[in-house]
Amino acid sequence: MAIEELQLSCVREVVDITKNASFEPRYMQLNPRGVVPTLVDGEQVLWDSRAIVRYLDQRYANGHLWDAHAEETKAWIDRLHKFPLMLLSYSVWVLGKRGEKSADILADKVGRAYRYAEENPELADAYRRKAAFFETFAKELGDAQHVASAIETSRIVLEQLREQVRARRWIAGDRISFADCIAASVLSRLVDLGLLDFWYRDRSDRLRAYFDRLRGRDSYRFVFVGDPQIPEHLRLRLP
Ligand SMILES: N[C@@H](CCC(=O)N[C@@H](CS)C(=O)NCC(=O)O)C(=O)O
Repeated sequence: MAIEELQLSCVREVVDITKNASFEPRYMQLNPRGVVPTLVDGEQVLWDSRAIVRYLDQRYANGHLWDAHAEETKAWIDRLHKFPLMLLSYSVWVLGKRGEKSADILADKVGRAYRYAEENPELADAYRRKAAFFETFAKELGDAQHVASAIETSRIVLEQLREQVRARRWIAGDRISFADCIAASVLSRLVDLGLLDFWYRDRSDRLRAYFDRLRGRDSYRFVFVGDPQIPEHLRLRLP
């Protein structure tokens, strides 16, 4: 979404994490964390969405989406970037009503990472870190107290966001920023999960109105709705 907002063009390749494509050695060589997204720009290889957007923003867009904004907006970028979307998603997919993924899927990822570590000695450290990440993640997910506390913290962030956009078009005011792009994916995923979506059900809610503004952006429609490259099973399901 940020790339679209910056009016940059790129060649995109879908890395289907539901099929563990991010575990492939070819991908881990580029991005030793084995997570999406990764940006390749000539000699530069970057990962972590914040590092990618900051780089693109500084190099090609004069800080339009991030650096030219006030500290308050930058704080929102941090706050939303930390939103525990993966934990909340798995809490619905594994523990919640949808039950799409079982806890075995996490055990499979741990086993897979150790197996790849054996087969690819040059990437062994990266694969062991990935295994350790999923071991810790599975423990956190199995800890009801931990999940409940993440949900509560997230609820507070949503209330703060609702307050922030009460009298503003975007988080920064008149101009869209990277904070709004992160908010777009957080809010979309929550609606898709049916978790912490209390604001979505009331059309007059300020947060719902803000979400509808985000959904009206060409960048949102392109990435979340109309992107022909995204296979059906990876698409968001918004009621
Ligand atoms: N902080 C990172 C998060 C990246 C991340 O965790 N990506 C997840 C999907 S949202 C992923 O690629 N997971 C792959 C996997 O778990 O194997 C960023 O903003 O880029």
